[in-house]
Amino acid sequence: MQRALLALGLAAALLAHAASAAAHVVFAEPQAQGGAYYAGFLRVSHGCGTSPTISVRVDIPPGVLMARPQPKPGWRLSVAREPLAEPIPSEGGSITERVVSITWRGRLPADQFDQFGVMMKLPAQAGPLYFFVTQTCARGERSWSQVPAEGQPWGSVESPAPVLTLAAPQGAAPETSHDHRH
Ligand SMILES: [Cu+2]
Repeated sequence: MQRALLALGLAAALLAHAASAAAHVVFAEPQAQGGAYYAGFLRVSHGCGTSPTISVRVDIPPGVLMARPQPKPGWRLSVAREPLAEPIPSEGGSITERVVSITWRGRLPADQFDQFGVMMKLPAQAGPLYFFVTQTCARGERSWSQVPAEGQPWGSVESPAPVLTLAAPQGAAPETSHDHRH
């Protein structure tokens, strides 16, 4: 009987931990195809304690050469870019710079959730791709930038970075197709 209670308690604790991890900053759809165009939505589901979120900044990993933010009514948008070492040939001319971070400034009460959209051309690779997010609140800040050790669950660290799990690329995405999907 005691052993059963212990197991029950452990299971409940694990569930609570998994549930709390899922309430961090995550991608609404955390699976994607390497090399594909992908619209990702970062879900912010709580503030810093009871303090509202006043800005959300996402750092775009180096392998992502194209990233476009989704504007959000009531929020101010700023995009930081840096020049590429080598221009990359692309349809309609070469890409000479890439987006390194996107910031939305506005207000999200601590007990409400919202999503922040980014359209990207994902790197042609398989495996996890981490996005560092800085959530600034009226009081306090949270840096979602921890990467769990190999083999450790995502929720095993206190402030995990939102992660996209990329499936192996399936042949090169035809360049012209992206005009028609968004
Ligand atoms: Cu959380």
